[in-house]
Amino acid sequence: MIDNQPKKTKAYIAGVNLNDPNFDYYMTELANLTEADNMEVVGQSYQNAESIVAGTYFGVGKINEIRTMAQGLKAKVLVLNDELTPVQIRNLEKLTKMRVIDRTELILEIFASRARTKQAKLQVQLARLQYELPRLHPSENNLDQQRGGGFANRGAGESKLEMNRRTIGKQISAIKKELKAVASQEEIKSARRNQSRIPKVALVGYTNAGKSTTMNGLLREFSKEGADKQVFVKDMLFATLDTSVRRIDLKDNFSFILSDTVGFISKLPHNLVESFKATLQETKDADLLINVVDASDPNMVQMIRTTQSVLDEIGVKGIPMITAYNKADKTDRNYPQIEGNDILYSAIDPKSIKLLADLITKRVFSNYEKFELTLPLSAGKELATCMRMHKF
Ligand SMILES: Nc1nc2c(ncn2[C@@H]2O[C@H](COP(=O)(O)OP(=O)(O)OP(=O)(O)O)[C@@H](O)[C@H]2O)c(=O)[nH]1
Ligand SMILES: [Mg+2]
Repeated sequence: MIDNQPKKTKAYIAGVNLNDPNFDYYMTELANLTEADNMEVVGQSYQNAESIVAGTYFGVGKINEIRTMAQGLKAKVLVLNDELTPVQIRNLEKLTKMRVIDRTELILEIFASRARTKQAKLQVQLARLQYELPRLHPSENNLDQQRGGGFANRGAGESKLEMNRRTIGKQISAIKKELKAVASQEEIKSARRNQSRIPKVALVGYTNAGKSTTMNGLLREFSKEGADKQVFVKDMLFATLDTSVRRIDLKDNFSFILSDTVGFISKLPHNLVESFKATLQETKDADLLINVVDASDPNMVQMIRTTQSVLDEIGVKGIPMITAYNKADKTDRNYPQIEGNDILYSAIDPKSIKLLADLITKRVFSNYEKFELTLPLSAGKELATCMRMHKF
């Protein structure tokens, strides 16, 4: 058989375990992230320690071991489980002779490769520049070569560094300005939706759990233009980087606004969360959250915890939540079924989607009352108000 696949860069992954009970899980995530960034994980190791070594992250013995192992496996990149200081990265690159990528840079690279819309591109670019700014070094005299730029440029002048810093500072301001303009357009749309008083339901959860598939399922069953309004679905981390907002029309004139947004992962870089504020706004404004969980994943419990901690970080508090255990078709359990505030379902199964809609209806419209209103022809103003309250 002929293998036409381009050869992937070989990566060695490693981390320091400060007695963290979730350490193994973080390393599993790191391996998945590395593969999502188009690299092949060829080996891994870790060091148990009481604290991080300030200058080099690992102790000397561990660094030598990693260099030998990684060289033997022909790894070109060393991927690390934490965000490192610029000094730690530079020292490790010198000592291992490999390109060193920390967890933050890895996530930023994946986001950059996935961004499609103008807003997502700007948000990722902003987070990347903010990450790079404190990492500029006199040895790097070219903005395009900041990372992995080699050591050939050592000795380049301080003034060049200052110039680079200024350039990046200016770029950051310009992007922030552009983002503000995009965000204010979104705010206008969102204000209109808030005014309409149609309840807002937001899909949230770990990346690749099936949020977008759930949205498409609800659109297929409960939207007149379902087929045209489908969102992008793919078996990969961070397929969605934007927020899509759709109207779902259930029976008896019950409607709600459904939003689907970027997925979560542990230790999401702070800068990234910060620059995706506008994208995540819809989640903060929701009346109900649907926390989509991949019930077939052995790490499901940690994934639920991760989602909760990202929600805490973005300041989502006190919003009622349904936990929606998805991909039940990949388990041996009976589905769909509702248990209290939870549902076990499969987003690709129409029966499941209908049951999910029932649960949403119960949670969102429980205090709604049905009544008939007869208005005289002269009550045009009142009629317009009624229409507006029901308009998306
Ligand atoms: N077997 C099975 N696959 C599913 C189900 N729901 C989603 N998937 C698959 O899981 C993968 C991820 O689905 P998405 O809907 O893109 O997941 P997401 O949560 O939107 O992911 P991101 O946008 O990347 O955060 C896709 O390959 C889907 O086809 C399900 O109920 N059963
Ligand atoms: Mg998605």
